[in-house]
Amino acid sequence: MDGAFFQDPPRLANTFDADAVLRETLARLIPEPGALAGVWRALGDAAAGPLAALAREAESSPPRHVPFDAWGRRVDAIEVSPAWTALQHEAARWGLAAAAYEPELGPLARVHHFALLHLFGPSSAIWTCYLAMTDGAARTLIEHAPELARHAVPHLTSRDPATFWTSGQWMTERGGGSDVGGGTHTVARREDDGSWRLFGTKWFTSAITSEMALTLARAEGETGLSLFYLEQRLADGSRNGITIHRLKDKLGTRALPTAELTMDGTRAVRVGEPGRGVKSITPLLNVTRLHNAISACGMMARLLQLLRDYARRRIVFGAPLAAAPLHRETLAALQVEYEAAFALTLDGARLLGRREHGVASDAERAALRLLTPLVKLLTAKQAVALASEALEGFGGAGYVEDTGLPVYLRDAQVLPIWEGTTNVLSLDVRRAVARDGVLEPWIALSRSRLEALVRGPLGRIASEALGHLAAPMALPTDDPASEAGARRFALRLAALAAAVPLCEQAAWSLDQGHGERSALAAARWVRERIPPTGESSEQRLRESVVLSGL
Ligand code: MFK
Repeated sequence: MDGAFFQDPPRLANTFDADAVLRETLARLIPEPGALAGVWRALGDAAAGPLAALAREAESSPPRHVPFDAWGRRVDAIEVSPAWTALQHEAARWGLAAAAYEPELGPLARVHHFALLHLFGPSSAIWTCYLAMTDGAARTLIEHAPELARHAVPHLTSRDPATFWTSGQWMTERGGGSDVGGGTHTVARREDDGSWRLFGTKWFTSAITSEMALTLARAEGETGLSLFYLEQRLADGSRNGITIHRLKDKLGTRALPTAELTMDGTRAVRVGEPGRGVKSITPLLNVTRLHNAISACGMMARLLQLLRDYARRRIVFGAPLAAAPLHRETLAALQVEYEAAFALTLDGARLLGRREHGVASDAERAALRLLTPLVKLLTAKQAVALASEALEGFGGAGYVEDTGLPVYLRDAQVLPIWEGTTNVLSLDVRRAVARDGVLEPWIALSRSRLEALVRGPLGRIASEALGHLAAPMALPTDDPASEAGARRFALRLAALAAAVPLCEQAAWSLDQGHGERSALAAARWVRERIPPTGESSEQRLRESVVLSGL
């Protein structure tokens, strides 16, 4: 009979309760959560229900650019769906920017904040992009422009949707996004009254409905770029000299409005040291890179939750898919990736919180500088690979749009691209190691954390990780051979950096009676996922010329 066989779709339940990795990590890092546990659980409930519904709705009603009104006036309106606006209101109400800046938790604020982002992200249609840049802008203003911070940060960190502002980060120009120093042609002109006006075109401006943005421009008569703050509308509500040309037609992040625009006399305020704009904007870059990582983790957690639910429902060869050893092994491998990604990302968030509250040691500050690009580059690659494997785990359904599954792969693909590609971040790691001397303090810190585990139940694994840490590393320098090896070097460091909190978590979870899952993940990670030191960089450089054909 036609229609007698149907596949049962995967269903979401509370995403906090479903995520043992999240719950155990939070229990270790915030041992006395008080009312927070209720907040996490409530957000897990919302993420499985109403927020997920809003995200689906926003995804199916992408934003629209309306250049002119009915009477021919240039308006450049960006129409977003009611669901997109509702997600913004939800983000404010849940304190998704505010939680990082509220004082109650002290240095642990970032751990709580990242738990919220982790839960919200996969049910937000990437609304989290706004949050990343808003958070980064708040941090940059706090560090570089106290007066502007007093004006804007209360909005950027508001829990009230009526007063909540978001921020864009307008960096990329038509010449490309990596070489910001060389590729930025926007000019800043000083008026007679000392104020600044900007002239130039920005090529990738995400979150274009934001109230404000931070951008880079070259002040006339000066060398080097400067950082500028602008608001998109003037006090009378008119546009601040900004013309929007069109919205990007992107592979993923389709609910997120990303524009091409020109500034023609846009009023702006200079932030930070003149000519040091790239340096001044790095607090923003570093915050958004950690957001990128938690976004990757959220997606991995969501796909694993769906895969598990589906495996219990799906009958193949007369038995639930969950009973198939090869399918279980496939999910086990994905779980290891997720556990490592989450441990590493939360380690970054923990260090960020310590730095922001002025309690990080010099070694921890160095570790954070190194960890930030490492966390971003590793987790982004993991998310793409995991999303691809996860879709395969749903069979043909994973390739069909109205199952709501392909969107994960399309969205994952942006994670290694925006906020610095894998190669640009590898070069950032190389720069931080070669110029800022961050490797030795990080190694010392990591060694002492692993040594503290050697006598415990994780002793053997921690010792193996220590062995990897002690293996000789070809230190990056400024020569081309070192550049050719930069990605391998960064990926190896990232894997090692994940092993440290993964082992700590595993020891804690065993000790607290949470079972061996976390320990097995740590063991597999250390044994199977830390790349070897490999051949010399000179050899790679020579080979890559031949193999690339370039
Ligand atoms: C869901 C999550 C969503 C996430 C948000 C998505 C938003 C999407 C919007 C975008 O994609 S915006 C575009 C993102 N673009 C990038 O991420 C730019 C990629 N390029 C880089 O990261 C380059 O490394 C960079 C432009 C930062 C630097 O290149 P340069 O021009 O060669 O600068 P240089 O001379 O190396 O560095 C200038 C100074 O900054 C140096 O300090 P000193 O002058 O004191 O020596 C560097 O050490 C310092 N620096 C650079 N990167 C740093 C840093 N300091 C701290 N942290 C860093 N990351």
